[in-house]
Amino acid sequence: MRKYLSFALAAFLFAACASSARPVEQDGTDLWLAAGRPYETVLASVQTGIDPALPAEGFHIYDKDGKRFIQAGSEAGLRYGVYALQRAEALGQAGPGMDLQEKPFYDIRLLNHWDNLDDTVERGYAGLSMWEWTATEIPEARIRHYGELCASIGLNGSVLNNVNSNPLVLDAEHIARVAKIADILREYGIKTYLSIKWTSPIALSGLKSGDPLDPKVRQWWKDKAAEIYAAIPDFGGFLVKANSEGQAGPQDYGRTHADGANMLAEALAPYGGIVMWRAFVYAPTSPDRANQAVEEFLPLDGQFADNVIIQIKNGPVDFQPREPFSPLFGRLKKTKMMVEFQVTQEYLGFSNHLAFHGTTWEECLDSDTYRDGEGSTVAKMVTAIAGVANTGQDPNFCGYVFAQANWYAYGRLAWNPELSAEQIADEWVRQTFLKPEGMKDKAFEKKFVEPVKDILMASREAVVDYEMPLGLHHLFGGTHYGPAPWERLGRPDWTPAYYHKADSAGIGFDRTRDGSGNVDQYNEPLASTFNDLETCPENLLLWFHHLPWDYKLSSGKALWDEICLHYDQGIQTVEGFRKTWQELKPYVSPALWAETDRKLTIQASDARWWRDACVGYFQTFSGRPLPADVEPLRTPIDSLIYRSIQSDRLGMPQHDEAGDPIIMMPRRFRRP
Ligand code: GCV
Repeated sequence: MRKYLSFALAAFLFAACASSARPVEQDGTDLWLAAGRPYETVLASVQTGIDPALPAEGFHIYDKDGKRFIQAGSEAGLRYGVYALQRAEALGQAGPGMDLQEKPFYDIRLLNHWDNLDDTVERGYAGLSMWEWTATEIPEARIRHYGELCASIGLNGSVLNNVNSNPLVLDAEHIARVAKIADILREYGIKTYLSIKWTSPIALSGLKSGDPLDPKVRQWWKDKAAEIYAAIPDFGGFLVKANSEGQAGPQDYGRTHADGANMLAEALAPYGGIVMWRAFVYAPTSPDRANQAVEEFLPLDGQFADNVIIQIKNGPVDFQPREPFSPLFGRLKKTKMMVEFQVTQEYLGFSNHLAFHGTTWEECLDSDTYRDGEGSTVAKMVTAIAGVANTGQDPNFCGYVFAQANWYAYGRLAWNPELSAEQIADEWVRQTFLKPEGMKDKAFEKKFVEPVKDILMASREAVVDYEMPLGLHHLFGGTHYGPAPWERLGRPDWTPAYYHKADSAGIGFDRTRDGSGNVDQYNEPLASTFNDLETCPENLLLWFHHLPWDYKLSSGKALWDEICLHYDQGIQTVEGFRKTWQELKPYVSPALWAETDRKLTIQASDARWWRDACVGYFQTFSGRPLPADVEPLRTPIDSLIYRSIQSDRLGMPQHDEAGDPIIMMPRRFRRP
């Protein structure tokens, strides 16, 4: 009886506590700076000084004689120190005796914006370009807000425009505009960079060629560099997508990537600028797209100038929900490398699905390439880092509140790649969501912070499960939002059939020594680990192996059953997120709660669409029934095959009021 009474009392107290807690109104426009004291207030509360003995961007926060000090190697370091203190305060880690000394792991920590001069954003899901290229004035207030957000997580560079570049970004009018943006960003320790189009000398000045060994072309780039640096003395340099996806490049003139990169490097070197040359290259004729970066870049190792860095996507194909790390990270020895992550969710449900990338990037950065023996992690092989931004004109910058977590996570990992995804998730939740009035710290922690953190930590694996589990990849339709495993028309390496290779015998891409040989682009022992079915990690199984439907996995279940179970698991995990979110309603601003509730409704419906399309389609090959313990398919494959989601003119997918995708027959199949 006594036990019952104390239980009842506890339940009553909890209910009273929950009901008396009043959520604080928030609209997501403060992002992760919501919970901290304003920057100026934090700055005014400390004694500051520059100490040249400290690393340039480093800082030291400490207490002495009852006062708090921040010493830093530079103004930029001081700014990072103030933001670090602000974060520590918000996290309850700034008590008396605080002593925190930090410096960034990488010198170059960039956001790459894929923003076009017409204000559209390639793979942008948060409105038009935040730079407002077509407006008369630059959007100063937004740029300042962006500068604060980047500085608060330690980012120090922005490439303003799309790698599919427009040559006009280098005309006098645009250089003047970029200079104005750079003047603002500089105040936040951020350098400005531009993506260039290889054919700029032809388009802007009528040169006959873009041959990097042609003296006229070389002089054109030298003159252009001089013009840019006259306007922007600390300009960072160029990002280049060349001989990739239809973009021109040095190979069009019989020259190599090294010839091209070095020509630009020579033009920028006198001013301290760099060239970031992308390794994202592949040809439609190759039997395995995953092999191509190593095939093209390994023979050039050691030929690149000192101020050239090869920018390599985390995986060998293209920002898929799960890929192994790119083998190039373990192969180049005499060439500088940087990793490129995708903050924007091109392949993970745009800004509709909750998918926290902290875990994705942690997995890549911690991967051992074995290049210089054990412990040669990707994080250690690269000297710089870039993330494709998820920003736009939306007042919350990212489309919705949980998408902001990826910008935050990217910045924190760029500053310190040894941080765990879990720590970053914890920090983000505490700084972003305000504790309801009248709620105790402990209750907030247990009732809100922990469950939200759990959602974040499980979210990426959920997407892998309901989109493409067990190493399946690139099962996308045209806009990269929904499933289209049936697609086999057009350029082969842009079609899902090229990647899943499903037939009546089985499924998966054979990249073993009997297949495309991709495994041997990895250093031992990884090459053999991936090659051998017994040791290949199950979450990459169908990336490296083509297997029969009845192949037995470690669970003892057949591959077909496991595929179905993973898709089902993805749906169930998202349903779990929805349930948790319902329970969290008393603690979150109504606006943020409703926004996320709608997104999770869409995500759950999309997850079923993915499962119906992929399981339904693969079933036409496997000919097997679904395992008894999974949810039955909602829509038969006949009603999904060849269909895709309706999108608006900016490519944003459309859902009905219930959150279900509006599926339609593509124009090519419709009657006139
Ligand atoms: C900017 C993928 C994307 C393209 C992108 C390309 C790249 O193919 O779908 O939108 O183009 O990668 O990274 O260059």
